[in-house]
Amino acid sequence: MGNAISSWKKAIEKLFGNREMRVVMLGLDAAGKTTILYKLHIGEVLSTVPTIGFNVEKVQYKNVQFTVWDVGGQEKLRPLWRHYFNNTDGLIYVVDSLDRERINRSADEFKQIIDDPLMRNSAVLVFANKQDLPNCLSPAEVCEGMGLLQMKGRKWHVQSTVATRGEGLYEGLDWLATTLKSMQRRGEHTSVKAEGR
Ligand SMILES: Nc1nc2c(ncn2[C@@H]2O[C@H](COP(=O)(O)OP(=O)(O)OP(=O)(O)O)[C@@H](O)[C@H]2O)c(=O)[nH]1
Ligand SMILES: [Mg+2]
Repeated sequence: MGNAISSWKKAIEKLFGNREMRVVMLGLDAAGKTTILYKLHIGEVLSTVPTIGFNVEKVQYKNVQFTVWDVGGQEKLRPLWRHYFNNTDGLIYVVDSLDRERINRSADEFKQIIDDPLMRNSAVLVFANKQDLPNCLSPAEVCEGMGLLQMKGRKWHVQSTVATRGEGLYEGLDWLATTLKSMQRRGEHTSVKAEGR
């Protein structure tokens, strides 16, 4: 009986599409990740301190429940990023569009993430953040700087954002939800499970 109920529940969820997706949010220190997480989670901008370790929150958007992991981006913390890759459906990579000096550094870190075997199926959403600041890189320049046009066989999207005002964040989630749902409907895998876990 329990089994029948659980398969019925699964069938209903499949039909009406309430799904859970695991998302990891990365990017260099001070890009705006924690600001984004709390703006999405509670609708407010909290004053942030650099993240040592991670924050994790659930964000419900339309009929998708995203579990969003926000991992500290300081240089000494970046080797830890890969410990968050297992079973990840979506990557949100946050770029500080004003930080022209570190766009190449950011692109190198990004490349290492998307080349990791555990991340090969994940949809990739890049937030070109801090678009409110004069003289920042445009979303097209961020796209070029991150080498997105050379990235073959991946689902990716660049979204212009101002995290402190919440601008662009839900547009980005909308793309992620639609893309992941359509990949899953076609029977494509959106995540990779590490062996032995
Ligand atoms: N002007 C402007 N400032 C922003 C924006 N988003 C974030 N900030 C500011 O950037 C600073 C760093 O933001 P955080 O969210 O702490 O950055 P983080 O990516 O979590 O940094 P780490 O935890 O060190 O990896 C804070 O002072 C934010 O208020 C934005 O869109 N525009
Ligand atoms: Mg942070």
